[in-house]
Amino acid sequence: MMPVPESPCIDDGIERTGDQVDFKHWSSAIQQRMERALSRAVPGPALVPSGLHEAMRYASLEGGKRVRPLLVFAAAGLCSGVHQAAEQAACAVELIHAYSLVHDDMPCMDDDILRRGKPTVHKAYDEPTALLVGDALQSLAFELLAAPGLLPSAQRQLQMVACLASAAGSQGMAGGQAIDLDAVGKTLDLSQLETMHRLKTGALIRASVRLGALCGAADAADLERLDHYASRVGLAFQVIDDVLDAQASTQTLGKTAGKDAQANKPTYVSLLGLDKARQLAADLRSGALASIAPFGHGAHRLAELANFVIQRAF
Ligand code: GRG
Repeated sequence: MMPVPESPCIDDGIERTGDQVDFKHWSSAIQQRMERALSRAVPGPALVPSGLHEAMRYASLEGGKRVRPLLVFAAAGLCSGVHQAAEQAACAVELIHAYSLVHDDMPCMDDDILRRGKPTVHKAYDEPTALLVGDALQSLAFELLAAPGLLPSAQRQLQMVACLASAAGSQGMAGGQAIDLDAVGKTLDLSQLETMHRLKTGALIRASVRLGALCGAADAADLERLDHYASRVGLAFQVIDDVLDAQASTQTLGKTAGKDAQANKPTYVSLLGLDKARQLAADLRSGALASIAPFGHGAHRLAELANFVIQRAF
């Protein structure tokens, strides 16, 4: 097992680091750092094709909780990860996430008009633009991760590229989305629902933690422990998403509430009811915390993120 750092070494954009900074300040500093990094990474309208670039920025900047980047930074902090690599990896995973939201909202999929409190990309622009925005954000993600010399070890960097590719592909997020689309109006049991979410939402959350760890000194045993943690957090994230979809308002969520029930989609709430769904999320959180217990205090940001995921209100 790697040596546990006394305090996270990642420069998170604020002077005091690590233990002296509470979760709120730490996460807010990372969110601001991400905004700057994404703004540098995504081309602006001064570059041709300006309409596409403007829409890419609309889809990826100023919005979202940045949960996946927070996981990248927390895992990189635990594993004494390389600063610049963690930032690039966090941007890459966030761009894949942004692309998935743009495509998910299109009329051929979930057909939604509101995302992150503003009109979805196909509404603010048009459908062909939304399609291209998703495509281009995905390509940009891999361009960032493949930047020459990002990590001292090219082999390690290649592992990162492969990790993100498989998480986004047919055996990850895109595969989960295919199962989701196919499930409309059908009855899924709990294990089928879990399989769908492990791919659709869980794969990218697992990749976020793994990418952070790969920026640093994690060995195979560390990676396995972190993967257990991430699987549980990923599922808890989805269970709470279902709870919020059933309970919270459109205004709080910044996206249309109650969509799943409306679309006759199976959810943790429709299968278990609200109380049992909440209990399942709490159990998953406990499992996630148990997986990282061997790291001791060095994993406190990951622990805080597990708490955040189930306590979130949107
Ligand atoms: C189109 C290939 C393709 C995949 C889409 C992830 C996904 C698959 C669709 C998103 C639809 C959705 C609401 C999924 C539930 C969980 C989820 C990923 C919610 C949105 O993520 P947050 O809450 O969003 O992290 P923010 O806006 O905070 O970034």
